[in-house]
Amino acid sequence: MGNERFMIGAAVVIFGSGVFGISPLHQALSSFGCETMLRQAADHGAASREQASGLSVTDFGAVANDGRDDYAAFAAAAEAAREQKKTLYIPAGEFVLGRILTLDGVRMEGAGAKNTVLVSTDPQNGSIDLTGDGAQIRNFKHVYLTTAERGDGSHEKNSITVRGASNFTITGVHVSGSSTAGIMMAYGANNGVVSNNTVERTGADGIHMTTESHDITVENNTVTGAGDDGIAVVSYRTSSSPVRNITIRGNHVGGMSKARGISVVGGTDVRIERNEVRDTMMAGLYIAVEDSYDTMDVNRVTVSGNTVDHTGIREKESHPNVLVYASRGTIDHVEFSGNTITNAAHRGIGVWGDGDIRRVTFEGNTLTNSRGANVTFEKGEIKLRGNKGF
Ligand SMILES: [Ca+2]
Repeated sequence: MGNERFMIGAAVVIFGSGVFGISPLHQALSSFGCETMLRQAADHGAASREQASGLSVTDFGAVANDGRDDYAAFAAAAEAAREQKKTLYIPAGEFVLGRILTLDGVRMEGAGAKNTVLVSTDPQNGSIDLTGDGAQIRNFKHVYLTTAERGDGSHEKNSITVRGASNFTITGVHVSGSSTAGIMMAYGANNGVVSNNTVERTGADGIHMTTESHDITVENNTVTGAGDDGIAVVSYRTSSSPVRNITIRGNHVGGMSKARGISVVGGTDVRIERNEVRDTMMAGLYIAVEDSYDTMDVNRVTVSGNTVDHTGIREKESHPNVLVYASRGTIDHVEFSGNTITNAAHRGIGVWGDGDIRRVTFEGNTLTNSRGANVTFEKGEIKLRGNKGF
């Protein structure tokens, strides 16, 4: 999309900056009856005006493909974009960021994830941080030159960190490698959309929502080879409220990710719909309260229309494809409907743990080809309706 935008923009420059200007051009084209060309010129004009109203990092001294640090130029451009309320564009090419780049309510857009590459050179301080209201990032790739050990899990070495931002958008971004998480949303991040991104080879979770974040949609992303969970909702008891009102929909998760595929470890009002989870080391879908991490309770989670295929691979845990687990606290109102759960490495579905597990409903799910037990219900008020293979 970004590439198209820039190509259109380039075309408009030719039309708009020619000796005729738009009006004589219009007259000339009209005399030839070229209505289609006129319409295209009008469309191009709109795109041109949009981009002309923005700023480019190159106007602030960023230089593509020269191997030299562009952080100062990006920081100055982001500050100008914030003050002038303009979109910040990054052309095609490779740019180098030696420090954490903060976008305070700024919209920053590349020329496509295959064309615009941001390279972070400090493995401990390479995050792109979103703060304030209305920040957006689109259509670029972010890589780390080298990564560090996950260690303390600090956010400074995520690929992208949403620090309490409101009304944010992350779309068309390719995260390739990070010391900790790929896309981290924390400190009350809210009213955000994370869509159509590719996240691979992260040190910690691929996409993670925690510390009071709420009202977020995570949709149509691909997460592979995560160093921990693919997509995770985690609420700690040290927070004042749980992570809540989260939709996780239409994502592809797996590629030998090291822990769970999609997890809710403390959280309220979470919808997990139409995702495909394949080839994860621990459970493909994991709904839990964990004493070891001191997490909050789970309440009102719906899990519908997902495919979970060949997960729980690692022998140590031998997780089922789908696991509901409480080592303390309470899990209540969890509903699984219309899911396809297949090719389990060790077992199909499990509900267990020392905590208080209440209403868990399974309706219209299909379970096939489990190694080991199809279902293991040790706890909970389990309701079963119209499932196959249980
Ligand atoms: Ca440069």
